[in-house]
Amino acid sequence: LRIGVFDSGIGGLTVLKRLVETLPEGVSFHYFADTARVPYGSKPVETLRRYVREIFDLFAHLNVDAIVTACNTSDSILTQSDKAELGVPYFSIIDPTVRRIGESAPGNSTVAIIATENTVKKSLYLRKLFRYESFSKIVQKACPLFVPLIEEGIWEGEIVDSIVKYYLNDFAEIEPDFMILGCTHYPFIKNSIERFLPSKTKVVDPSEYIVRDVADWATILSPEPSTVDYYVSGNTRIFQDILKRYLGRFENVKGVDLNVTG
Ligand code: DGN
Repeated sequence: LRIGVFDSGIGGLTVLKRLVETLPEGVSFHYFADTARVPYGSKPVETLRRYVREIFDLFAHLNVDAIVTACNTSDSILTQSDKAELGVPYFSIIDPTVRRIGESAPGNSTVAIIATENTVKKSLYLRKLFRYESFSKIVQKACPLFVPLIEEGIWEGEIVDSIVKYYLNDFAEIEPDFMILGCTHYPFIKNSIERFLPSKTKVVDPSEYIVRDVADWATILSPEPSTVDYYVSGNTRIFQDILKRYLGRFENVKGVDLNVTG
């Protein structure tokens, strides 16, 4: 079984890590990080659709059996037909998160969503959650400084805390029951985020829910250990350093130029 996982950068590693831990062995993962073109957060939607179609071409070339979107921004800007044209199952990160929270939240719950500018603009979390009757208030906020910081390898300390405080100040009064980390990069700074939230707020990491969907779908026959191949559009050495630090392993990383592979 071959599964393609992609993100604009290192954020999707939070999904990949859980996938590797949760799925049984025998999967060949192909992780693509568009580090040459990160961030996706505030680029024009048509530019991003072109980028993502190039990533899908790479995955077609790699013969994957399914595509896992480890990027909320891409999930937000793709059209239904972009997804339908793929010819292999497409796993959304937003839909399973909405479903699980929508079905389990008690009435009168309040939700805060933090995400990139494009994800907030498309408002899929907010609009889809409001279809459930459980929510009395849903607010969202774009936090564009988080992704560059995290890509830079700065995941804790004073700078992180002061930027987190800058963005989360607004939420102090709302005291949300749920805080959705609507960008796969954000779990890297979850400790800092939790420090600035009231203790009653449950921090939701959507990687948990997308991974359950993939695990329900995947029936694995091979007893071989899973493997991961990494492809990056940017600097391979920087990416390798991040892998060592985040996953504790050294991995083989290939540089790819999407314009050529497509
Ligand atoms: N990690 C991505 C997301 O979940 O939206 C996008 C980050 C970015 O490129 N701004």
